[in-house]
Amino acid sequence: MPEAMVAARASDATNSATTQTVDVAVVGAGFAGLYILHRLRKAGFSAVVLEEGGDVGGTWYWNRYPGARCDIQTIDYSYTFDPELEKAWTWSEKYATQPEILRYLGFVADRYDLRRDIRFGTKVKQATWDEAGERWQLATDKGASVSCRHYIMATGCLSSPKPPEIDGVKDFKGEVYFTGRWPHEEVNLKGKRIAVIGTGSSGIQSIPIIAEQAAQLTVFQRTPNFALPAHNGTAPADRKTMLESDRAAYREQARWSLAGVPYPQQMDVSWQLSDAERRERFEKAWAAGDLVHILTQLWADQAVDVDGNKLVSELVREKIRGVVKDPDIAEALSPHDHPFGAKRPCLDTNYYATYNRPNVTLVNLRQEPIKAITASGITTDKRSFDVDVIVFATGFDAMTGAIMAVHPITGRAGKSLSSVWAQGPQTYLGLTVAGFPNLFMITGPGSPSVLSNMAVSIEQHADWVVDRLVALREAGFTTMEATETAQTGWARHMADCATLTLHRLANTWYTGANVPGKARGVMPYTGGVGPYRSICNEVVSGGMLGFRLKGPNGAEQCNDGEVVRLQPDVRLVLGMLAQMNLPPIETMGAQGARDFLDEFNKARPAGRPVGEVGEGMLQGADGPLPYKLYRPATPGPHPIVVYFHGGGWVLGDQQSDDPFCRDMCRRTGMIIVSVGYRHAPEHRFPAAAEDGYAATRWIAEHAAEFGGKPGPVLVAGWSAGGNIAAVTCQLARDRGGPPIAGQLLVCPVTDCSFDRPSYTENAAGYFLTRGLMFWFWDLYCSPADRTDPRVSPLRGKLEGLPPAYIVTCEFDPLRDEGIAYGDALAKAGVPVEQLRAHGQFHSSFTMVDVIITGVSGRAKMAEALRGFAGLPKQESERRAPPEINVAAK
Ligand code: N01
Repeated sequence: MPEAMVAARASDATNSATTQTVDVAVVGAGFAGLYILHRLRKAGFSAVVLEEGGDVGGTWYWNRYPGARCDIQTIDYSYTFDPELEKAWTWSEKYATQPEILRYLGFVADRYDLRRDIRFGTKVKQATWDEAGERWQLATDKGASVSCRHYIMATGCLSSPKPPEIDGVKDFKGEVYFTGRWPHEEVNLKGKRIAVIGTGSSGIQSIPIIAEQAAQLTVFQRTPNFALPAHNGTAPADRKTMLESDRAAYREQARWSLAGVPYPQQMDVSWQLSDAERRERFEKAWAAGDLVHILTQLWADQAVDVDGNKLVSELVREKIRGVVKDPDIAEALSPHDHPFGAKRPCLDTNYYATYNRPNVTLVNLRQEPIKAITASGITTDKRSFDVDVIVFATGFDAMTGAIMAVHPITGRAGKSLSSVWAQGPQTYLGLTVAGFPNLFMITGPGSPSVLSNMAVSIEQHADWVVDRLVALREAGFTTMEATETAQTGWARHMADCATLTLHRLANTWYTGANVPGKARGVMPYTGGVGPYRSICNEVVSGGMLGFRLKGPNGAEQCNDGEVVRLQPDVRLVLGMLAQMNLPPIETMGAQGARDFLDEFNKARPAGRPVGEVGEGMLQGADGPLPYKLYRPATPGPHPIVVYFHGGGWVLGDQQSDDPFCRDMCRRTGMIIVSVGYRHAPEHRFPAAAEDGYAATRWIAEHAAEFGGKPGPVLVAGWSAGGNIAAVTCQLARDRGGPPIAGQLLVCPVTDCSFDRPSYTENAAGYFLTRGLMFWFWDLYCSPADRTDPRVSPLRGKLEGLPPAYIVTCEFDPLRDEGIAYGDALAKAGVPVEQLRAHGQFHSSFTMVDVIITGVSGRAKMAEALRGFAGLPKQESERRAPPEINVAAK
């Protein structure tokens, strides 16, 4: 019998019985809970929503403090599931006030008649998985307990206010308010002496309004935040026109965007723009008054690179100095401890100007921490402030608080969610947890949630979950549970994504840093809304990858595995390449392939500036060869690295790895000379190898003319260039020099055997294919010559070679031969270090500023080169991951 029918019968009995039996119970009647209830009903499930508040609204029910508004434009911060609903409601402002948003949610509840299945004023006290019955049993503080097959936490991310953590709050004789639990009755602040503690979004929104009412306002600031003017008013015409001209396309674009608001991906990097161009973009963003605009549209490196970010941060600080008249107060209000955007910036109305008012005082808690709250006010370690009212705008136990701290949740084998999450939240897709069958979270930790337009993420999560419940029912399964493998894989993918952005560099509620004792780590998914959506879809198309489904009579389905093993940016690049549907490179002919590569390279961001870039000719094995030289900005002489580009001995030239050479030059502080060796098929084996050796010898002999340091040179190369670098070391050892201090081999070709597993596992789909490698080999080297150590250095003598740093990538056909070379060198007594980069593909490390997750690998390569050259370890930010001093609490 369908559960809905069971439930219908059970509901009848609820009046007299003590248990309400439904298919699905949902906690929370905010944006998420309302939509899920609507979807569940339409799908024929019986459902109840349990809501602690007295009405619908969730966060908008509780956060009624003066000035509360949304910070995503309201035309975007709306439901999109029903075009009729969109027609029926018009927002009055660009950023709606809390009362208007609450009215909207009430309107939605009425329109779909949702209230009849919502139990208001009801708190879940406990949730326990009943193994035998395969149901969740919920104890409530009011009315019937609930038995449900599926349990959905639509509890929001910022709904569990955190305690103030300041001694003496109970002693205070005046009025106390929390922004996150503001009274429903009118609060009269007129003419009072008021303290506000906290300068996050809630503080920054409320402070200007409180200042207008108060006799005296004292703001206690521990950490300044970046804020930008909202420029509220009617919705901006350009966005409105975009929406109204094609509503469906606009909404669809939002669903596949990075932040859930349709903005294009910014491609220009900061160093390509002049100061004037950067300022123009910044001023435009400042005038737009739109968080997503300023966070994504300035330049491509603003959110992923410390240097690119510093440029924005300084422009915002300049704005603060321009508004706040007292320079000391302006400085105190200027954030220096975190990158712009790493902590959620705020949208304000007159926030900074408020500090020019005579009735407003800023207390910098970094200079005078609060000692205690007393009966009459607040005492810092320098002075006392008598106040009538204290407003705590001190934030929330975010993301996990509303799920974990609200009531005990006990899953399979009696395990509690709080014990499973003791070291930080573990989830699969941010939607489910291994060991907790049929439990779902909406915008939970591990989902894009708070880093996105919540309305878009909520609809996607709710649709995904309800669609899965329907599919489960249709297939006759009763439980669905994430596997440990899938969950561990998701944790790794989350960690990979977290290295992409700068969120990890700030003490914030995103990382749990705002709650003493809470486990630290970036909790929201930083990979973006669109990529996340495609991953969720892949889980389904992959046969519910990473889920165990069970049903009556032992029915079971489990397609175990990890949904994403590639680094997030590698996944994006490979996805884009797949969409281009290019013909295989080996079918283009050598010249066609060269032309294609030239075009392809033009689409990459330009390399970063170095001290000087020069060109010239050097002597190769059989005549002059071009080279390109990269010199650091620091005074010389510098050690020299002789570099060999990639391209399978057929493609590329001395400037085709330009961004990588620049990056190495900047990171190592050394001269890089990139050699234009001869190519096949015009010049077959051993031309490239002999040119490599001859060029190295020539450069070593002419080191002083390059401004190089006397003494040994270093060699480096990528792919076929790595092959040439390795061979050069062997030839230099055997032919009487030049002395080589170290070799950096990035994804090198080392052998002519093609039967190692990586050749099969990564034969296709990762740009460098097995077929392409065969083509390269055929053009360069006849089968009879292939075992010659000048092309298969793994087959040469390995003793007495310079120390090596060998980089291999997980998704590269050449992976295993690179590892084999490293292992063989070590066996031969050569000092060798290997970097086996997980989730990367053959081109990852040379696609500087495209594959951001390659930063830490490139930093390690640079450190290895410096080590070979006898230079000290670098303390600068060039090391990765870049460190920023995060102020201690
Ligand atoms: O909370 P917060 P919030 N002593 O954690 C300070 C969303 N939101 O409620 O940074 C002294 O940001 C704390 O200092 P520090 C939005 O996503 C949206 O303001 O920890 N100070 C900080 O200054 C937002 O990000 C809107 O050093 C203490 C402040 O209190 C999120 O909710 C509006 C302290 C807390 O800031 C949270 O914002 C409002 C102590 N013991 C909120 N403890 C919209 O516009 C904490 N602080 C949609």
